Amino acid sequence: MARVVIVSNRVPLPNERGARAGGLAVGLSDALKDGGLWFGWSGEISKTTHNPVRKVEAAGVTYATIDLCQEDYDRFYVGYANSTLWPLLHFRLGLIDFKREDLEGYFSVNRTFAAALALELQPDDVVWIHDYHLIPLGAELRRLGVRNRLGFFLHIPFVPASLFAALPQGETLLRAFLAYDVVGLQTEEHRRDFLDAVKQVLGIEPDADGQLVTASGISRAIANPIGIDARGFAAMATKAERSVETKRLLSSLVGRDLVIGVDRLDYSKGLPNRFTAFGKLLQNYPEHRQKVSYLQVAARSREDVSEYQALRRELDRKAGNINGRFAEFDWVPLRYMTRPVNRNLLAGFYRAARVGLVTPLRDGMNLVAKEFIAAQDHNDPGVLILSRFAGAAEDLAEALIVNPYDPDEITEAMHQALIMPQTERQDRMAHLRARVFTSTAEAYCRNFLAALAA
Ligand code: ADQ
Repeated sequence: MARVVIVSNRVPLPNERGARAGGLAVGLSDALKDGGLWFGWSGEISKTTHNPVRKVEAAGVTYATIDLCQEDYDRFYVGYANSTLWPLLHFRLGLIDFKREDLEGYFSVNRTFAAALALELQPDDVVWIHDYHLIPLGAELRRLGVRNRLGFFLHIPFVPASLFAALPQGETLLRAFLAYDVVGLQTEEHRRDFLDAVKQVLGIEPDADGQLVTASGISRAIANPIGIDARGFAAMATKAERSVETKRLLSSLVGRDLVIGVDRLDYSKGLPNRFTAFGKLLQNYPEHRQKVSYLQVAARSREDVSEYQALRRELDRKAGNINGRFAEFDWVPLRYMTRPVNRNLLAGFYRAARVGLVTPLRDGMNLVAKEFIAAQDHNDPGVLILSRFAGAAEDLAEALIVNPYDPDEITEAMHQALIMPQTERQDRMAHLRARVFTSTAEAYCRNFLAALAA
């Protein structure tokens, strides 16, 4: 069997599993269950520009990482990837801060990665590259003569061609996708928008299977939604329910309902509107005062990007306003923490919650929605409130689907969730669980690698 090589911007090193391990580490571990190579940035910033590849082995997997120098970090990571591509592909043209030197830095890091990775590759390796940081990596590998099967998966949304047109030199970036044998997107909508952009910007018409035929080869675009290890997460939640921490959380609630939100602190996650909606719930439905506590875990993220600093200040202010206005001496309505919480504990907290709030303005998929579902007790489940603009909504119609731009709609959904009878909660959750336990991380890896081998 061919060796699988995974490439991602950040490599989740074996010693980081636990507190840090996010969706990618867990989602992709199935692809490497028979061993393989995981290549990418170490997360370290070095003082020199020539950085060697460092390797560690664990459970049959070689982790090969490379540091970035400060200038590469600023231009490639903070600059082009997170201040141009991230806002663009989340439909936020107004937040784009494009600089030509960042674009150059982005291509230059991709060239450096390609040169280092090419030396590690064996002829039969199947190479699977992840996310918006590394779009040109495949084309750079081809330029170095690499003939291996190359696949790419975009974890974030794609935008309609009219929005993509705003990207300076977008044509070059779009053409880079054509170096891959397979381009995976999270949903049918993203796949349609991607193919449409290729047609409008590059003038290449896809065939009925989404195949793009060019002089250099054939690329196929597929929709392949990422999932979670639902059984593993459910087991974790059942165990965590009995943990000291979950018991502490429950005793602090003194019988009140728990509403939970768990996100990276990112402007795509729709947190300000969510806070506004909670304030409106307490204002418009006084019967919920003293009866609910909302716990928002928003792990700090990308703090070198100014938009993220501004968001943090905004949320600090909003949280203070809500608590200042509604708190009683024995009740704090909103508990807001910006430290990451270990996955084990999160699983227990989801299970303890009556309502899960997942209201991003845009999201490629959103794994928190799936984790919340997997963690529920099917006899007495909570209710998921889900943004229609999360990729997850394509498949999770039995959640309470909301428009995240309308705080009043989120308020109404919260009220509905809090008064929903147990039978309706069970019914909705049974449908949602069926989906999350079928469309798993394992299925995601299997489908993508099968498409890539075809
Ligand atoms: P993210 O934007 O990071 O991922 P998401 O899929 O919700 O979004 O979360 C990733 C993981 O991080 C989840 O496993 C979650 O439990 C964990 N996490 C989130 N907030 C946390 C917190 N505050 N503390 C601890 N852990 C936390 C990107 C795309 C998504 C896409 C994923 C995977 O933006 O749309 O679903 O990749 O493809």
